[in-house]
Amino acid sequence: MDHSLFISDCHLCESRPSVIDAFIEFLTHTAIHADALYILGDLFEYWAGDDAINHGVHVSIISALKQLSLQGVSLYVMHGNRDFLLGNGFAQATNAIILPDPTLVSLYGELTLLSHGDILCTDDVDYQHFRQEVRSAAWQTQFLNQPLSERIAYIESVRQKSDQEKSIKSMQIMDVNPTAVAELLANHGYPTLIHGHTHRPMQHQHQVDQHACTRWVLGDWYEQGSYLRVDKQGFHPYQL
Ligand code: LP5
Ligand code: MN
Repeated sequence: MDHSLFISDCHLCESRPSVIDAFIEFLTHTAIHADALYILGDLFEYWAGDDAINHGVHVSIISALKQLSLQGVSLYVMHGNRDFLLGNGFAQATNAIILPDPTLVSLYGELTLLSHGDILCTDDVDYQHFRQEVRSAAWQTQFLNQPLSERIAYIESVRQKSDQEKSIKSMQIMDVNPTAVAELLANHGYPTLIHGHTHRPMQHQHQVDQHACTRWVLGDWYEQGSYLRVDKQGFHPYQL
């Protein structure tokens, strides 16, 4: 107890069964001892809508999350760019609270801002246009009105297009923009920032208006699971 855990970018899917095993093992052996688990986006490779709750590998993942929260660990989930359609059905099935992006929390006395991180990639103009469209209520209503199989087929085509475009974007364009980071920190009282999305785990220091702020970037779970532990002593990154 007296600590909270942070993960993101697990990208859970049928084609990576060992990552699902590692994730469930993490919930049952590590997260179970925490006050809270915060999942900061892209828990799933993609989420086509809450009617996919009972599909394939989702069943065991959702059941393990519910077990964790029913055993007293507060469970918080933030949307990522791949699972922003996680909705009330998912929240009820897991007993999770869905957090807005960004969310400011006080962790053992430390003011901390949580984000998935994609809002900070402001140089990636094509992505930001795409994001604005698919995050609108009107777009989501018409999308969710289509049958699940059609939604999945559309997502597959967007994934292909996104992979093509990423292959010609520079690493710098796909990283966070330092001015966007500074503005976000200034607008939230110069907290510590935790985010994922870029898959470049690292501790960064930012000097913003004479305030020294730390930014923690979480890693993905493609090769090996990782998490950030926060307690009264501070912030500690771990590999599984
Ligand atoms: O996720 P990651 O890190 O690989 O890439 C992101 C950005 N790409 C995306 C797209 C997702 O990866 C795939 C779709 C997720 C499913 C969501 C489910 C909900 C339904 C929504 C259905 C659309 O987020 C990528 C960034 C990268 O992060 C780094 O920040 O660069 O952005 C792109 O590559 C987007 C493109 O630049 C622009 C969008 C092109 C899509 C246009 C649709 C055309 C449809 C094609 C039909 C034939
Ligand atoms: Mn992401």
